[in-house]
Amino acid sequence: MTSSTKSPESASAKAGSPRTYHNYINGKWVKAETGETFASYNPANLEEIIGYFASSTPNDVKAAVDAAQNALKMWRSTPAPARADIILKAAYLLESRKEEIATTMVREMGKVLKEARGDVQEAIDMAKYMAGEGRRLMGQTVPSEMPNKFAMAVRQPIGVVGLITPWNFPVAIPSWKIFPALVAGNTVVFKPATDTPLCALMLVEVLIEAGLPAGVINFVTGMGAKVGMSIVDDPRVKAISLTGSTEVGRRVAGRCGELMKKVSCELGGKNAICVMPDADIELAVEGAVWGAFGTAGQRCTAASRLIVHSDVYKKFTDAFVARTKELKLGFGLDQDVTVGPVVNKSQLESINEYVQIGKKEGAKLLCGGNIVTEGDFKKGCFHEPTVFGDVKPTMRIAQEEIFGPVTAIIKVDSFEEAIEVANGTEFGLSLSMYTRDVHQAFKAIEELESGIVYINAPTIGAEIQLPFGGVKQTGNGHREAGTTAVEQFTEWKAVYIDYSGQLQKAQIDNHPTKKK
Ligand code: UN1
Repeated sequence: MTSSTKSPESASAKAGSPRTYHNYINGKWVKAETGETFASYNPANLEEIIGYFASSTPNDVKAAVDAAQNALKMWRSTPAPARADIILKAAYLLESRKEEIATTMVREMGKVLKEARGDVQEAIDMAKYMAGEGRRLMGQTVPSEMPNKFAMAVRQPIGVVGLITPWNFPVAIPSWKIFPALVAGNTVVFKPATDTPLCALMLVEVLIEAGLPAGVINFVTGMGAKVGMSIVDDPRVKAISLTGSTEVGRRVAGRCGELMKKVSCELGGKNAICVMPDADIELAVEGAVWGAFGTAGQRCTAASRLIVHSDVYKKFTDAFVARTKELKLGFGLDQDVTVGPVVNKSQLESINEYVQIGKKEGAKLLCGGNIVTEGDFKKGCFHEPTVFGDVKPTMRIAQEEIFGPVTAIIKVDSFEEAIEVANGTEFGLSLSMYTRDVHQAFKAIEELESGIVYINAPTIGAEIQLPFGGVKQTGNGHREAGTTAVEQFTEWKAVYIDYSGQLQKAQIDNHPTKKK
């Protein structure tokens, strides 16, 4: 790492005190025009400030879009394999900084170290996969209906794209957007979540060190309403890719609709694991614990509903609650900790509000249910892993995304009822079925209404070589990763080359009117 690629320390930073980090615009680290900053905190100990970041204004966004627009011509005319070489270098640099970035991630958003390493690994996988895409970017060639005429469609970059990303996968999710956008020849304005600007900044540093030219990626931090919406509103930004809450998604997609701007939204989920009587119950319990409480339940794919057949309800529930009680809450860098804090105070409160709602609705609290305030825990945002039993499918805790360590067990009496309950929410990201019956497994694959289906595995853990995204209110139909990754970042251009030397009229000359 050369010193020029790293974000410079602010002149005022003293040893040991938190650093101030800047935006990255047109190849330079620059302060927000007002010089104002906001802080990023360690959710395990809110007294620890991770760093100060630029509180950007619409003018800062304008400067970022200016830079992206100016770099566009050069970048889109750089051959795709050369663009991809930079992404491959980024993969190797991410590998060499994996531990450092993962450790920062634990401090900045709370997930435990093993999972933070997985988050960085997902970005490495994506970088390697997208580097190969530089030598594909597949188009189409098809026969023409005319002689001596050639027909094909090629992918073209869209232009400047705005990428707005969440805090729960602070490196992986930006990588799903940034790498395909860049390989396809777009330039980028990147706005990360205010809870995880340092993780995002490290990803930008990696791209700079990998040799990305000035202006190709521009990094602007700050509040969503101001920074995010300024990116959306700028007419030079031709596409927006957002992962976030349904509420923000609706606002952004609505505005993009008015502006006729391409937009892809990856939003909420209310994922479920179904457990049938013939399933390996121990395996299902293990999967459910991981699916419900991995990343403290803060995944779009988290298993926040467990739909269990009445024949095995008691066996499953007893084992699941016992396993949940064994989870160890704490600081994600401590080796034996299995569940970290949630990301911030307002998330903590919103999660606990859902616990109160669940109790009021008449669900049975089987374990957990509290914000933890003993000892050092009170400095952070810790919520006990919480299980509700006897949950009715219509209760709010079974319908709304909680985004925390809370799951709801729902009893059903048949396979058909399990499918109906699983499908009975407005979301459709990830659904899972535990069964050893091959007929039921395939029936579930067919009937579950979600973008991702798992058989005998929990709802979390998607790999980057398949499409990621959901149906219904989970998004607006786009998919990230896999061979679909470049779809949202390319336009199709259909090309016809007539080498017949004469005017050939399609649909007409080859269908001459028959003489009577
Ligand atoms: C998310 O929850 O927003 O499938 C992304 C998974 C991870 C990605 C989750 N690979 O759980």
